[in-house]
Amino acid sequence: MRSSLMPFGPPVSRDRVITSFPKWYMPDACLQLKEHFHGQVSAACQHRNMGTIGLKLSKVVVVGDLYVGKTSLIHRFCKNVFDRDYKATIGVDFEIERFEIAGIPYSLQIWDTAGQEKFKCIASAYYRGAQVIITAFDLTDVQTLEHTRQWLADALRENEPGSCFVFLVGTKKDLLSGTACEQAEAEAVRLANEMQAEYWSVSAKTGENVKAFFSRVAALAFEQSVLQDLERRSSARRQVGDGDLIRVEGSPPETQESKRPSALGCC
Ligand SMILES: Nc1nc2c(ncn2[C@@H]2O[C@H](COP(=O)(O)OP(=O)(O)O)[C@@H](O)[C@H]2O)c(=O)[nH]1
Ligand SMILES: [Mg+2]
Repeated sequence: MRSSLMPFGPPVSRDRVITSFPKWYMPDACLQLKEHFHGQVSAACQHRNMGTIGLKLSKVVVVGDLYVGKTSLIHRFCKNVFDRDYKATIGVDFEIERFEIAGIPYSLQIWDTAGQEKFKCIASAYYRGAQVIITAFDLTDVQTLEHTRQWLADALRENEPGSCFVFLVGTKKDLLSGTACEQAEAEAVRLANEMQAEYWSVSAKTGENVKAFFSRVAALAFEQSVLQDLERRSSARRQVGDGDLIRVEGSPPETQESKRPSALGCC
């Protein structure tokens, strides 16, 4: 299937086309349990009633201790490679991934650190304006899970309260199996609930859950953006439509004033 939205740019690849709402990984640590797009969002997408939605892009930041596998996760998703010896290029900080969601073009701007996490001093500009915060830890190293609290606090400090979706991601799932994996996930789910985050286990090495995870990120961010857009536009309409504030030339002033005395009381 190819996208029909050529006017917005070249078609996105097939695995970036999202038509139904992607599912959570674990129901007891997920941000939303629903299985469909919000009714208003589906309707707006269907009617292409999106304003500037063609230009929509969300900033996603990935944080966590050095060596937990942040860069590998981004690379697996964006380039479908796993490079054991990959070193982040200093100064190159983000990848743009294009999607088509419910027929509408949408992009994620996924920010990787350039190794600054080694010094635990990531610049505030890195976090600012993030709609999604991904806190990553290594499933085989419980200390890295404990540190996610601090990484999240640092990222949240630079953003408006309640404005970000938070994900907790356990990496290197291929290194664990059976009870060990279940135990690590149970710990993570506890913390995810505390952080009000959605939990996912992934492996950049095998690719397990990587696409599903980012599809979920994209869909949640997209839906929130559309809802905000619709809300902004309807409140703008409400303001314009609030004709009580405007005196129409020739209309009897007493009827205007009887409605809104304070608005017309001066001059
Ligand atoms: N087995 C396994 N190793 C991984 C996985 N993801 C990353 N690694 C390894 O973990 C090390 C650190 O990965 P990197 O992505 O550079 O971590 P970062 O410092 O958080 O960006 C590298 O040697 C990777 O090859 C994974 O899913 N499975
Ligand atoms: Mg890295």
